[in-house]
Amino acid sequence: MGTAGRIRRAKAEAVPKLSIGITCYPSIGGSGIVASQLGSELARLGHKVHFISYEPPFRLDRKQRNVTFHRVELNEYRLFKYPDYTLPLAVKMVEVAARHDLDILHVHYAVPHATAALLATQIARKQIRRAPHVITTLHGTDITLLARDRSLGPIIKYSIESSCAVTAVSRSLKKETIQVLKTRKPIEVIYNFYRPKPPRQARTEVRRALRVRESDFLLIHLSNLRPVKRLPDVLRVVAELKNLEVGDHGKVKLLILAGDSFAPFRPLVKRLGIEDRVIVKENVLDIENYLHAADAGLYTSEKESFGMGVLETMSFGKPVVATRVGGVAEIVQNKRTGFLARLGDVKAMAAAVRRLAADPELAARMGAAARIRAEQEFSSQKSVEQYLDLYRRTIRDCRD
Ligand code: GMT
Repeated sequence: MGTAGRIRRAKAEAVPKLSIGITCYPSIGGSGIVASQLGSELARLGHKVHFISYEPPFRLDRKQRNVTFHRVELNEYRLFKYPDYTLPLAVKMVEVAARHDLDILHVHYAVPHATAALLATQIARKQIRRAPHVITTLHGTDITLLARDRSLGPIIKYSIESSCAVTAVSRSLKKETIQVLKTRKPIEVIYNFYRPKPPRQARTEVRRALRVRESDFLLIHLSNLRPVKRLPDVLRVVAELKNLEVGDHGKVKLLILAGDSFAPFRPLVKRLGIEDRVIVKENVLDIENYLHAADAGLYTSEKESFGMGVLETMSFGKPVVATRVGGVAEIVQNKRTGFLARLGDVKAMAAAVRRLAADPELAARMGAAARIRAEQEFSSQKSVEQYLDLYRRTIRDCRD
């Protein structure tokens, strides 16, 4: 750490420590990953962080100092046709707030987390005469999908407007939230961030284990494979390039780090005749080893409020070919850190990959620019400072 870093850290350590509750979806998905990273960084700075969810978040290091996980216990009474999560979550939030004197309850994803948090603060105010301030971070589908649903829209709007503060992970999501909910609630944009871990395996070793040769051009795609990611487009780009020879008899190959079962896509892989080009790893934790071993990223989503996979790929100095949608266009700079294409334009994306595969210098230059952009604009330090500043302003100003 340099002198400036040490001074910043000393300053951060000198300010009073907070007790912060965090609720997120723990399964594989960008919002849970962001919430875990944020909690981990806050704990590193000496704040007490309490995760409240139905299971420990996927990438959370539970052994870390200042981090505690509180499980929401679920009961399934036959009396109820549908099991409910919101109420036991609210009860657990009250319990944690009382026992650990929470200053802030930071919920990721509006429903049901923000709604449960509001209920919890009302109970806490009555029971313990003190309640944490609720901050809601919007991640995407809570607005782009659920807020448009008539059975959820009103409660999402109410929960957001009743939170002390609201953040969105990109400008595009903020704009869409204002449009969809017709709200005047101030929304602060705090970008997602990523702190890459150093790879523990050499690039050559990882490629050898994957049966990828040095001369092959290895594309990487990280996602939960939901329909919004348009996996068929990813596969079609690879199919477009199946006869391409790169370098010394190299081929374009694709590594998918999948957060869900890839089985439903196997028939398409077969139909496209790219079985020998596609490698799939499910539920991988050591993403750094694979990102380091890849040559470029490929992301074809139809909607993306941010795109954590895109940022993770850029952080490892890899250019990204992606669709020009939502927050992705705020991360990737077209023709500088990668290439942006129209949604569904498989041919344009294949042409971009072809250019990168044929020109290692271009790929290296764009990759280096991508890494610098990730480090400068989407660093953990920048976003965590913004969140801490928001927490302090909220504690000072919010009269909820
Ligand atoms: O769509 C997903 O991959 C899951 C979803 C989530 O709840 O984790 O992702 C959303 O939040 C991420 C973290 O902020 C963003 O990086 C994703 O772009 C966003 N997904 C969509 O907007 C579709």
